[in-house]
Amino acid sequence: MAIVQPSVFLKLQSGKLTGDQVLKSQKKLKDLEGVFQDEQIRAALPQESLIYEVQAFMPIAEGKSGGLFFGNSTIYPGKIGAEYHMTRGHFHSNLDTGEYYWGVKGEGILIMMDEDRNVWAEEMSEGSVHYIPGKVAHRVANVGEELLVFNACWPSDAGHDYATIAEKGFAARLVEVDGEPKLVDS
Ligand code: PAN
Ligand code: ZN
Repeated sequence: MAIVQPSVFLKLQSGKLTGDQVLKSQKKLKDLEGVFQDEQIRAALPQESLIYEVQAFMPIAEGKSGGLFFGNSTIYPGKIGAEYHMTRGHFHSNLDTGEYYWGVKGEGILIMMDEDRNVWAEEMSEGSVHYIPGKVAHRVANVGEELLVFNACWPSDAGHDYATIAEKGFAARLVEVDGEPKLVDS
């Protein structure tokens, strides 16, 4: 019986995944139309600017139940007007599925919203652990001057519903007020 090497490694310092099966995607400013409050500013900034990247290890087909996916997200620092760089955010299509996020480096804020549009947020930093319950939309903003890196683990049948957030947004936005992040009604 052979003892083999794992096919994927997690670099603990950087949170990055390595291995042939790791998928990568990038979101540039041009991919984030309508995500930020000030669409005019977003449209006027250099469209090739990288805002965030995601790596994912998806060892079974997406949509199949019973499996788990593992990911890494890196959000570059910066703001669009007063609003921090952030992920699009989503509900899971299979609404009841939860997710874990954990902070690897940098300073972030995880913004969550339930189906009644109640919004709350948690500070993210190295080693912080965040349980995102089912039926809760989630997005992360980088509120620091450095890269924000976090890892995630979610069920293989979760799926991503981006349309609901694209249509209705979150009920609150994270903006800088007097140099501090503030969650304000949108
Ligand atoms: C994460 C997110 C990742 C990027 O892996 O997909 O941080 O955010 P958006 O998907 O909202 O662009 C996750 O929550 N997976 O379920
Ligand atoms: Zn998710």
